[in-house]
Amino acid sequence: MTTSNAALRRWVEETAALTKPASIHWCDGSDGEYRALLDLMLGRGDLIRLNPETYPNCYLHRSDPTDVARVEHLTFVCTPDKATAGPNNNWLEPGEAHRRMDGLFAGCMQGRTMYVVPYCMGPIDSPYARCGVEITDSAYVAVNMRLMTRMGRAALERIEREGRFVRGLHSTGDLNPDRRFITHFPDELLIKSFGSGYGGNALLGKKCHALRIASWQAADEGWLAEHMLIVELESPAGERHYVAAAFPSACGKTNLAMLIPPESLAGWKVRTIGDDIAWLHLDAEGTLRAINPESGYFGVVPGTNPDTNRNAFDMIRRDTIFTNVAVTADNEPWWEGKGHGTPAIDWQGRPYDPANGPAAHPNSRFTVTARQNPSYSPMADDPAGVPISAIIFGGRRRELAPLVYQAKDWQHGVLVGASVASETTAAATGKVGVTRRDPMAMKPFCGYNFGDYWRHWLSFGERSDRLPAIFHVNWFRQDDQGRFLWPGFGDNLRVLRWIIDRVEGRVGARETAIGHLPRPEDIDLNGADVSADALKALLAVEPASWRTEMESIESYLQEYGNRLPDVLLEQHRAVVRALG
Ligand code: OXD
Ligand code: MN
Repeated sequence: MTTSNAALRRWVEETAALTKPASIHWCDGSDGEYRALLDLMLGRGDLIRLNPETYPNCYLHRSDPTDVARVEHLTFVCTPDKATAGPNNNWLEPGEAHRRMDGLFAGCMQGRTMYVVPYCMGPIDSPYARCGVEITDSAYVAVNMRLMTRMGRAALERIEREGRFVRGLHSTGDLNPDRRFITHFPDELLIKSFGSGYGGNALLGKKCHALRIASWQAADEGWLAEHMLIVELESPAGERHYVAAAFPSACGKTNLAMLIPPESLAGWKVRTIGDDIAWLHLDAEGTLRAINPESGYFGVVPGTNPDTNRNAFDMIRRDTIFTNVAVTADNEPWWEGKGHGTPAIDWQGRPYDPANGPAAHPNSRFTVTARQNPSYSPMADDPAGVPISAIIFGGRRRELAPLVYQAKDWQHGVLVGASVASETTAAATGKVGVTRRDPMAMKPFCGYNFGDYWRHWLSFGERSDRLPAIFHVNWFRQDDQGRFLWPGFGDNLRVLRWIIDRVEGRVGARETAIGHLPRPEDIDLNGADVSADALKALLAVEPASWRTEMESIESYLQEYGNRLPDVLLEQHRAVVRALG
């Protein structure tokens, strides 16, 4: 296979000349190709077949133990001017970055196959979708890209029709953490990633393209590329709403996108459009519409069980690639929080010994096509996307942030998004449980200066008077003993109901300095295990703590200097004034 697109042909030739692969394979995305790649990896021991009776067509991949998460400190945005990348990104001068990366790539594919992987982010016939090509020497990446994106012939045909695509060059190299770099060249629509085979570092369609490069394109072209799930909610009366929610990695986006209503809310239907990324465009009427650029899930496995996420639990019973889970004596995948079974072999392939830590890596993952999700919405394939009624921001915070509040308007909502803070998780290397600012849950993913990004968000307020309402939620509040105050999971629908009622103007609210909150009686607790005291604590706004929080937000925002839009400071001052 080759292509009529001269730029792509040239890039493949140049890359082959640099990296010197033994052979070149153009991926067509067929079932036969997928099976052949799996067989190849099975033969080499890169994949282990799991129990074919109970987990048919499921495989385990063990990554290098030093390569188990995104590496934010080794991820760079390479713009000619450092200020364009902003304080939110690591920066390298593009010439220097190319030299460093090309030095690493020189000869790195000797003896290996170079896979050319054309893919489309978004429904193949959507005007909002964008294509890319990843060149990689990893068969694991190629099969994951098949599950995660619309990969193969149809994407290549679209590239040949349109002529434009994002280029992503990837090699696992020797997996030496000292020679691991994930670099982005937004001006050139180019990604170069070396030395990691893991998730967001290596499946370049996901974080590198659909967030870092796409956020840059979106700023240029007037749309938004966001770290958001998209969920469809249908009331018992048949009213439908679509909600987009931005939470940091490993804070429950997949669970919310696949929520199963509690028994007391029978009659509600919840369906998934996407669990990680949303591309948002204003249509001709000024409605904000969203597509999910992905077609599969790369989800965190630990904690997945029939009570937390039955849809995901069922979805990963077949045709799934597991990465870094443990296995039981009868060769089933096992993870902490699975609810049954016992581990025999840990994620590193050693006999399980609790002294070595968790059996499954805390950031172990499943890769699976979205089609297998029992709650999959056919609207995920609609080229026009879905109209968004509400945008939700949220973080993982033991204290302070109430269960839910609504921003006063779009501008205030942008401040609420810019102020998101969350405790770090195992999705990235580094310390877990440290609270950090993670504006719009995009700290690791915004491809340019946050100051300019917030200005771009604010510009939507001038372009439409039909924008979604903006909310903030926190499912993770704890009491003094460290117990969660809110049950979460299916019960989160109680909060989503309030959000929809607000959007529809059906329910009032308590006006506070930080925004509009539900009155306790506005949250339907019928059948929920939440005491009146817990609800009171969940809906409290403590002025003294909020004054401290606002000080911390201000010093964070000031890091963006003259790039910081004045409007955000005005919004900030208004909240401080209202706190008294
Ligand atoms: C992810 C992440 O994999 O955010 O989605 O880390
Ligand atoms: Mn994510």
